[in-house]
Amino acid sequence: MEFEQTFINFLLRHQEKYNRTYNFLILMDALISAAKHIQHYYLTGALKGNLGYANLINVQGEDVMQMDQIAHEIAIHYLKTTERVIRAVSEEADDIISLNEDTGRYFIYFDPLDGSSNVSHGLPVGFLFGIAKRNLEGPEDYHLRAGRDYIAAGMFVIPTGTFTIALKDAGTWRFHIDETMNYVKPIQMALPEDKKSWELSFNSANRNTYSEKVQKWIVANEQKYAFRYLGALAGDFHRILSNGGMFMYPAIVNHPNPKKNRPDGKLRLMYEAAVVAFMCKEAGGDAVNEKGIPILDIEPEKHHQRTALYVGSKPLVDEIAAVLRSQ
Ligand code: AHM
Ligand code: MG
Repeated sequence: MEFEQTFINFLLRHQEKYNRTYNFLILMDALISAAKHIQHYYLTGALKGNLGYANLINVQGEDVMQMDQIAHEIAIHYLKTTERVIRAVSEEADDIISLNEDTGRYFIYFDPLDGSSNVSHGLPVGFLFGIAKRNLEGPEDYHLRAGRDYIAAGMFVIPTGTFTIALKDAGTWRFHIDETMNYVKPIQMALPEDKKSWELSFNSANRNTYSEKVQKWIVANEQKYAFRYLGALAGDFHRILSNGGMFMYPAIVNHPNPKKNRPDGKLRLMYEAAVVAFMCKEAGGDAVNEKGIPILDIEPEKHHQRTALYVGSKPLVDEIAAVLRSQ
């Protein structure tokens, strides 16, 4: 029998090596518990009728809670128990959630169940999170943090049992769930330099709605790479992190119905784009927005702010960034 190192052991050693407190461990333990709990509901959801849409009535005549609301409730429950979270931003809550304003140590920005179009099929979705720390040097002003100020960011791909986390200046690591429901076997992720495995990932149905220069770049480059699209950022980015290439969700500026344009893209900055950008950067890649500006440099103005996203292997992101910055 072979036993692998668990995530908690990995993290303990990390904290010990860098002389850190145990506070972050408490937070991560809560996130792991939440992810397992969400995964359990997801796996049994079709049986319980939880994978439908909100406001559906089940056979007993009760309201069925939508899976993403269940995931949100679970995450908030575990975050509360840590007593270490100052404020949380969740895709599933309109307002910023105040938890431990005075004694908390971390800000967390999360999407408890991203990729909603996959939910009713039981196909992979993501639990994505970014973590920043309070100002320990002086008074805290509670401002929303840019990605470069995150201390960690990660994603659980549910229900596949994979978990990827990036720790500031300490790399991006992938874990797999074992038969005892522990995340084990840290594998450091580094985007491959060899272009052979590179993939492009974007919603091809939208291609005519992108800016002319992005459309031109796609036409000139798409045949060089394989194309994959699951429609759930965590799953699509998971592949890019292993195989290299680029995931993009460009701005929609040429929709035949101008009301459907999305000049700021679709994805959310704080708990989707900045999370994958942080993981990608720690694995040697990069990420930019529609102006070619690094995603990690964007100072959020609103907690649910959207952004266009180009994330993946550095040479490809550099290439598209030059196109995006050109007139
Ligand atoms: P959601 O938060 O409503 O689930 O939307 C986010 C998801 C991402 O996971 C995914 O990359 C993208 O939306 C897919 O959008 P589209 O269906 O337009 O391709
Ligand atoms: Mg989402």
